[in-house]
Amino acid sequence: MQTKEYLQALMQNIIKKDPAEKLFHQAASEVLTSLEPILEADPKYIKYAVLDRMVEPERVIYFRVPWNDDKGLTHVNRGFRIQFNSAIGPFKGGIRFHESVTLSSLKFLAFEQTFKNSLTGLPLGGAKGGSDFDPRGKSEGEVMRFCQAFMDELYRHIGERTDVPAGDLGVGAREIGFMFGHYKKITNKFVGVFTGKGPSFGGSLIRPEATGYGVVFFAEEMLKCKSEGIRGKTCIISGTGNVGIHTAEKILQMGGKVVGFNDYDGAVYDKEGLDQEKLAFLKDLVFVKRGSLKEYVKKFKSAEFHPGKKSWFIPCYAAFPTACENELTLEDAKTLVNNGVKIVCEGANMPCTPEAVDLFQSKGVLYAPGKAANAGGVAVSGLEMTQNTIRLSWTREEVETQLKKIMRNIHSACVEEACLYNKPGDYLLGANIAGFKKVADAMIAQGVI
Ligand code: 2IT
Repeated sequence: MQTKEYLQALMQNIIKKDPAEKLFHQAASEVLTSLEPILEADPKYIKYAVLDRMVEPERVIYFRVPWNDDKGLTHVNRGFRIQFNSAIGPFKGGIRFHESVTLSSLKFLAFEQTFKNSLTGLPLGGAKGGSDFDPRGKSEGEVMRFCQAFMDELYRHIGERTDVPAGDLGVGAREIGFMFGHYKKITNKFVGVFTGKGPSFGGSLIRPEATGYGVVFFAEEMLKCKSEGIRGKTCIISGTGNVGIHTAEKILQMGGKVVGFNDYDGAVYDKEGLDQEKLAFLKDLVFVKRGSLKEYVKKFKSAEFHPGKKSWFIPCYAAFPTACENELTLEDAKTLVNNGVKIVCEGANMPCTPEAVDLFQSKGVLYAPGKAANAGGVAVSGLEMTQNTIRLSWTREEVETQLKKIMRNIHSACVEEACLYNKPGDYLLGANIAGFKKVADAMIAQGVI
């Protein structure tokens, strides 16, 4: 069978088996399409049915999470852990608490995570987990009891050598603390079974900043290839979560100008750009007060608020989507291109729709997929695991230096693979092939398991 036909048949089979899993189809289709050249070049991958195996999770855990609210009323949510691939290391990936969480969304994220973790060069398999529980509007006590109920089941499936969860949307240091504490209580073990822990109980310095910082390091590497840099460039960000804020912080540190960002309520257009005072206000607003960006424009008169809008209408040189999947559509991409965007670097997982990506690539906009550009978060999680194993804590400088090195290596791997397959500048193809190769070769070496 020809490679193209093989890939088409595989994709059709995925759709036939789980017709409702649209997000997983989208992620799988993007990867399968770009792997065609490597499958053509080396017949062993089809011979050993590597891709047929790779699109099936090794294990899916699906459980009931009952918990009581502050009034004593009982609620039930769904809990999941998708252990997708452990060929190159223990399962690793975040936990997401958001009302949109389904089996399909977590399968897509765990699949992506497998390639991302491979790109880091660290021994990390791919996984993702979560719940349709929405922490917004819940009291601290409710969030804690939910985390404990979630852990009452998940604890038996994870371990520092088996599966090491971390945070994702709706899961930050507070939730990791509650889950780690409950795991410790149930198992009577103090081990590095989570990453993203508080620094006083084994968390790595720079882990909260790592994804955002890594995104900017990656963008800088891309621009370097064009003899350019972030310095002096106008940037916009979507999402003001952990990734968005730390992306803004690093852009600022590297001399760039952040003129736009948005949250659920709308977009801020601040032509004068962020400075240290505004960033400090933003961090307090988002991380401490959990407030709306409307407060930002009340305080800083240089800024306009655009209710219900995302940042994409704001003219910029560089755009950083850091919120969630499919947040940047073809229409948004057209607006960005018309406004002269030169680089789009994904801080979230799969934030650009396939049509948006096609447009960027066809118009010569530098485009980096999340699995390469946002791998800094899980990379520092890998470094946290190492620190836990050797029972030492590294300084901020040490961790940031290693993060920068890892992002440079990921960038080089993408560039090299894209060149090897005659698609220079195609970071999507480069990332998929580089990520695939390491996992696929490990699977073949380990036999049919
Ligand atoms: O999407 C991601 O890479 C994460 N949520 C981080 C995963 C991790 O294990 O640090």
